[in-house]
Amino acid sequence: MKKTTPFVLAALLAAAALPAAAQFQKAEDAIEYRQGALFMLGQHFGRIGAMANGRAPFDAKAATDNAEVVASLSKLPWAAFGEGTEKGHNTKAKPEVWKEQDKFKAAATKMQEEVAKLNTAARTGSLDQLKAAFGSTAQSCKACHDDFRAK
Ligand code: ASC
Repeated sequence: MKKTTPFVLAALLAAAALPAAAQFQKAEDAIEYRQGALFMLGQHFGRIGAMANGRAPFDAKAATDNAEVVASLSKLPWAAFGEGTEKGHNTKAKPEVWKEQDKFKAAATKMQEEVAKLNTAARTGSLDQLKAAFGSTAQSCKACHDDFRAK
């Protein structure tokens, strides 16, 4: 092993431990980023919901396209809940996001798992499967909002 290796490792570990806030120029950017990602997520999820709830005609291609966007967006908000982004910019995030990090992470993971299933369901072309997966995904959105988002 080369002598420099421990230093390289230490640098990599330090980088991995950087607060997520370090990915953003300022706290306000992180808050706006997560709000933007969650807003778009709601828009695209809502288009699937309209089909699942019979408010829009079922279009399997539209369902698949929206589910794909939802799946990508579902990965984005979480890195923007870093330390120092608890307040400001009209955030509705409750202090519990930072006080109960394991629970918050579990809720975020659960939502991403449900979204992945929604994506699979959309690809079957079955409205019944889409409805079922939409219902469980919406439940995972709601569970997190109930615990971690102020009214
Ligand atoms: C949506 C949307 C949410 C969730 C949530 C489910 O369509 O924008 O935030 O569903 O309302 O209860």
